Amino acid sequence: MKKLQIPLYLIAALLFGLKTYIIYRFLFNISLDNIMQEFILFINAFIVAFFLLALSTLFKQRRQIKYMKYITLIGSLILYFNIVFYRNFSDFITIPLLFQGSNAADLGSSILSLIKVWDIVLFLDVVIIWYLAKKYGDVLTASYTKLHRRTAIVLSVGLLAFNYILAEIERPDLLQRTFDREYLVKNIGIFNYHVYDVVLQTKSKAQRVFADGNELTHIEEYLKEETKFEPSEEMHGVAEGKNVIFVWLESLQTFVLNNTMNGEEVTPFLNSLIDESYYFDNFYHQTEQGKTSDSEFLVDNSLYPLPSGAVYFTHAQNDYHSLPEILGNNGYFPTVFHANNKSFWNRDVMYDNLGYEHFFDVESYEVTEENSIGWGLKDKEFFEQSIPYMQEIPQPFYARFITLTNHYPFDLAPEDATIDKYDSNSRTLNNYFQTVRYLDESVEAFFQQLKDSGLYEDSIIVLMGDHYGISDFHKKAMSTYLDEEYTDYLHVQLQRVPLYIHIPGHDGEVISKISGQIDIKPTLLNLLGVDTSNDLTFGTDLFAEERKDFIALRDGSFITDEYVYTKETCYDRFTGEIIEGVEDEETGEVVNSCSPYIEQVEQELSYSDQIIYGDLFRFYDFRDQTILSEDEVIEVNN
Ligand code: GP9
Ligand code: MN
Repeated sequence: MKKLQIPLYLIAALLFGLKTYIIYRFLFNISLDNIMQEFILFINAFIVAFFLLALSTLFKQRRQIKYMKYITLIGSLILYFNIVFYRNFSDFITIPLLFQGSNAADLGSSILSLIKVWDIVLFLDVVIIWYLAKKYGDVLTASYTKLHRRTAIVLSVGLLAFNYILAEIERPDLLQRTFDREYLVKNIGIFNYHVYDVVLQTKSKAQRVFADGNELTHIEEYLKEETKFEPSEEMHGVAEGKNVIFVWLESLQTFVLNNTMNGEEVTPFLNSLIDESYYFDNFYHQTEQGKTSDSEFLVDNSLYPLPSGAVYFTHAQNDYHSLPEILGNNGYFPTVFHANNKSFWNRDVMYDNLGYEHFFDVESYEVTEENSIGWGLKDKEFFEQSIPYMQEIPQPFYARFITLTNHYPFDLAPEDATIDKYDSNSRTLNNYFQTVRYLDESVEAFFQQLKDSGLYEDSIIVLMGDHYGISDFHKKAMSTYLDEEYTDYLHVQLQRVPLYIHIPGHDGEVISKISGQIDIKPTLLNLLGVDTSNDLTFGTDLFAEERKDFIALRDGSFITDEYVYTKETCYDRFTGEIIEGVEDEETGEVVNSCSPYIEQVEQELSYSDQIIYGDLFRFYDFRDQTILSEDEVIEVNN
């Protein structure tokens, strides 16, 4: 027989790559929004296959065959397990999901219905490779020269790097912030995704192993003695037994409220709603890289999100003492409505852990080309389609509604625009006003639907901006619009987002004290009549007479009644003037009015991080308010 020239590892890479691509395209429901994404998905399948098989050239000829046989078999099994898992959960395997008791049981009982006879075809490449290896193994492999080996490895690593660069262009910060399992799979491929997942989970597990309950002693003291404030007695229980309808106003910042653009009011409905609500005009978002998910985390736990990465991804397995869990124990039905992939921000895993009973994700909505824009379902449609579900779920409920249309890049269909675009060098800011107006109208329509459906009377409605929409990348345009120089001080002040607590029957008032997302949990619990005295939170009831006197942002900046501190500079909160320091005669240090807070803010953020990194709440018995030892924790868990 004529000697074949193509080495087996290349044939195997082609076959395995092709199979992987076909699986990506036809067996998973991966949404591809543009040519670039299509391209990345395509090349990734082959690049990873080439890398895995090029490694075989490092082995001696005999071993090569063995390696290729088993790597393609194992690779195929990993793909296949994912397919089976996906058929049941519409998600890719992630370690926490796999070990979630309910999931494992669910998968166990339905496994037979998830396996199909024709799946055998998915192993065709393995059969061919095994056959070729057996029949022609000797001629299709060789002891490769150093040059050959080097070329194969360098090329494959180079291609992986190329893939990664494309992914980074398509989705900046992907590995740092994770975003979504589907994004990861479509940008770096399923095998790299699994490696990433294992590294991420191992890292948080390792931090956890070295933690013990003792660390909680100082933290408990800080939260229970140094920074504990009595919740408002007057507001205690005023909304007891009512539904909580909590609307996440995507990217909505306070600066557009009660403001005009080209002489036109930007948010007419939200402005009018101020008169009928408790409205907080000095309320700050405290999110970091986890954006919306960070704001959700703050609200439900009154803990700070992490300085980097999204806690929803990195610590979704921790013990929390969350708002949905507490409300669940008080007869509430905690649920979330959000027309996006459930795996975005790892929500499906985190919600389950936080105690949500149900997540109405994109699958619950009718999403068509006509009724979507940008990130998906338009907000007006989203609210409209949510109402029938709301009428069915058990009451009282604690329901979160996460809007989407007012999300970067703030695209809107021309027929939905009811205000002009702004005119500046920033397309983002120009568009923003239109989607903000759309959001305003969506919320107005939602209020009407709530009234029409009879849900309004039995509910309180909370509206909150989740984080900024206009980053400091748009300084120039912002400073033109605001007619103000864009300083670091202004930047902090622009981190204000609206917060409304609308209680039917209450006139409400504008409350100007400084406040933040960290304060929501104790506030809501108090309104709903739940005792919060045994809780450990960094926030304070927003209606309390006496409150902690600073709001910390995640980067260490903070705001007090009188000052704004950021980038090592202290400003007067009202004028924005810099407050110079004076040298302390004893220590020689330069101190100013912000100095006393700097350390405390750092301390507080670090305490919160310690709780999360060490999963410290597993050592805390919230009922008895005692710190448990390692042995007691094991006992409780058994
Ligand atoms: C995604 C939506 C937007 O589901 O919540 O997330 P963001 O980019 O704002 O964090
Ligand atoms: Mn958001």
